[in-house]
Amino acid sequence: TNQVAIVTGASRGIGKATALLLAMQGASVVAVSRSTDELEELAHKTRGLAITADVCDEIDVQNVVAETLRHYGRLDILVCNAGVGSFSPLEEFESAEWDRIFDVNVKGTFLMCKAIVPLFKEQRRGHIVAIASDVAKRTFPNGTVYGASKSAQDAMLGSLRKEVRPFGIKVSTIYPGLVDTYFNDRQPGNPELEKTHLKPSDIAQAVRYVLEAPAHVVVDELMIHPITQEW
Ligand code: NJP
Repeated sequence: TNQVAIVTGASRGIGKATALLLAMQGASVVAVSRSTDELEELAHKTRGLAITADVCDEIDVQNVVAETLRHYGRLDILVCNAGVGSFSPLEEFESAEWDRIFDVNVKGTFLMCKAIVPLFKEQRRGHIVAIASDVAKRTFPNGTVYGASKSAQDAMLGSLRKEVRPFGIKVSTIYPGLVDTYFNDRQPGNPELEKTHLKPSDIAQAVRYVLEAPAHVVVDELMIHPITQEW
């Protein structure tokens, strides 16, 4: 298709896999994150656009939308994927770490949606796909701050879904379990994780699935996790 998609957090992990898959499906992909070199390399592969931006910065975010429209003249899809996390007992968290995690996961999602929803409402069309987390639906030790941020993101998207549905706008939330990425400063590719973790491309396929739903169908929520993972 000739659809234009913004993918945040596209420099690596789930966002990168999603950008590559959507480009392969024929979309024009705008890759967004803070790492210019990685984005340029990706944009070369996807023949798309790379825009360096911090999703916590409202000016950066507005620039992403403006640049996309200047370059392609349209915008159809937002994949809200940029996210961070770290895991410790509650009392060991610095309050600055709370701020960092909430800034990216909650405010970043808020700012991206805020910048795009007016356009989607005006064109009475558009699809927001957010990468939330299965921990938004459960709890686990050391996950207090990350879980709180992902639950906040989830609650925001649930309300937004109801606000924009009358305008024909779709909001799909994907809840992954463990995925083998760079998340939490890890290095992906350890063969031992093959049985316990999904691959970024598994989540990219889930994004493709929700985007390919016919016009009269919306996938509100999609939970996806490794078969070995209890939830
Ligand atoms: O992580 P990683 P994932 N502004 O670290 C970007 C959720 N999730 O792919 O800015 C803009 O490989 C960062 O780019 P850069 C998770 O909560 C994961 O696993 O260049 N971009 C990079 O491209 C998150 O929402 C698991 O550093 C910012 C990307 O985000 C999503 O999946 C399980 C940014 C992170 O890539 C993708 O994470 C689950 C900012 N301020 C949910 N800060 C899992 N991996 O197990 C970061 O349930 N980025």
